[in-house]
Amino acid sequence: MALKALIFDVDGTLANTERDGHLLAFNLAFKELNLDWHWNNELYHKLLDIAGGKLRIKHYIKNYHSDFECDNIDIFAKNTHALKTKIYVDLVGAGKIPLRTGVARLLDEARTAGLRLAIATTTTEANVTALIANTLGRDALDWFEVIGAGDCVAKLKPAGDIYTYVLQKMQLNSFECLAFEDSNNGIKSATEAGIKCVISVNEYTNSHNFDGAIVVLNNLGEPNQPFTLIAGADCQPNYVNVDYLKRLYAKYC
Ligand code: XBP
Ligand code: MG
Repeated sequence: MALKALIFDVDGTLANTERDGHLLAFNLAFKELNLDWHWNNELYHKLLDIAGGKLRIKHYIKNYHSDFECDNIDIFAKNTHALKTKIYVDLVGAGKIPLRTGVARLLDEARTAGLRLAIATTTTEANVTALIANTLGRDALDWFEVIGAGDCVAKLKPAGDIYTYVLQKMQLNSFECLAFEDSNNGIKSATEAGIKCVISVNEYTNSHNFDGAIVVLNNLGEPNQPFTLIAGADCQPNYVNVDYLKRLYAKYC
């Protein structure tokens, strides 16, 4: 049994996209549509429990504006979300959102070591493409064998469907992969598909439950900037590279 592939979540894992990307884009879309809705950071923290922008908009209407009138809430959510996606892609295109610590280095090292790479996210594919192209360059889109994004499956995270979809596309078994996640919805999704997780938390997810994770870190670290181990196995080195992952995999998978 050997580690063959790394599967990455996007939002909160590859980059801190939520506050300076998605939240900003939702609010700008509401403004453009002349809606007097504004999601502050505290509210957004709660709304993040609902994965996927369209579902999040519908949840918000049902729970915070139940008297809101529109002909068809699904079409309204779809159109509002399409506008939000356009705004988000522009924000990412302006280069405002960097990758998290250690991400670019690990992707590069993993490719060199012959590990296969994929994405499993609930976000819209255009958002993923924009983030990768604007941080790593357009060529980096080819590094990922599969980009499993929101609309590929009927059930979003925490359901395991998106990870199962990626495994099927790559013709891999769950035990041949490791997933990288940042949230409770993410670890539930990977776990349902039978994949073990490395967690790197962020401001929205540092109080989530990560039972079952191999390791919970503050970020992936760099050689000159070690990660902080929050839970799980104490392994060397103190930044996530291929050796570190192989050691974890041999011990816990
Ligand atoms: C991320 C999400 C996404 C983004 C918004 O969850 O829930 O919905 O917040 O993206 P995860 P869209 O990191 O667990 O995949 O608006 O494109 O849906
Ligand atoms: Mg995430």
